[in-house]
Amino acid sequence: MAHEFTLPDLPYAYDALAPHMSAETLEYHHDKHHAAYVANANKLLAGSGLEDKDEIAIIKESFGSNPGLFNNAAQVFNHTFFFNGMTPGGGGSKLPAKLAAAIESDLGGYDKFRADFINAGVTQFGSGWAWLALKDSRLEIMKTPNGENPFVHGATPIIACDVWEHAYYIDYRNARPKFLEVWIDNLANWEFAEANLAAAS
Ligand code: MN3
Repeated sequence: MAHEFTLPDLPYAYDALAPHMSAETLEYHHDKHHAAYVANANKLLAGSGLEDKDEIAIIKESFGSNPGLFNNAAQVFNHTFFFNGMTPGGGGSKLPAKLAAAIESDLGGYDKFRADFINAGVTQFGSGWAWLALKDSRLEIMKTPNGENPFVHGATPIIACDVWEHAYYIDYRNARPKFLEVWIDNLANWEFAEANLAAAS
């Protein structure tokens, strides 16, 4: 059966992440940007030869060979993952046990992880993503351009922050570092990260 990319509803109300992320940002980001990636991915999947693959296989197999399909398909995944990776009252240093232990052993503890994650997002030149990912059974911080994600680098995503300007420009204008600090201190859904880590381990 042919794969169909879909646009899930946000897992919270549009105003649920305010004041850290406004309803206006989420309306544009989900209803316009994410919706456009879904529509384009479905258009570009038709005739690609990858119609019968699943979402992750389409992403991996189009990487490097079909950039239009790759970027849109990966952005469908990335945005669903990003929106699920935020929650009202999230963020901060109180982590679930498995995630806390892995950050301690693999990344030098929470404070270093926080600083390194923010730095990855700040130093991603142009549009892209900051990731916590699992590779070879160890946590890694990654940054990727445009639609790229950890799957095409042999890693499994654990949580991600979108650093395309459309993710923060309404609320933070050009202040990407401030957006990343607010995101990790107030929005990151560590329970989502814990579940992804458990599933990937
Ligand atoms: Mn985005």
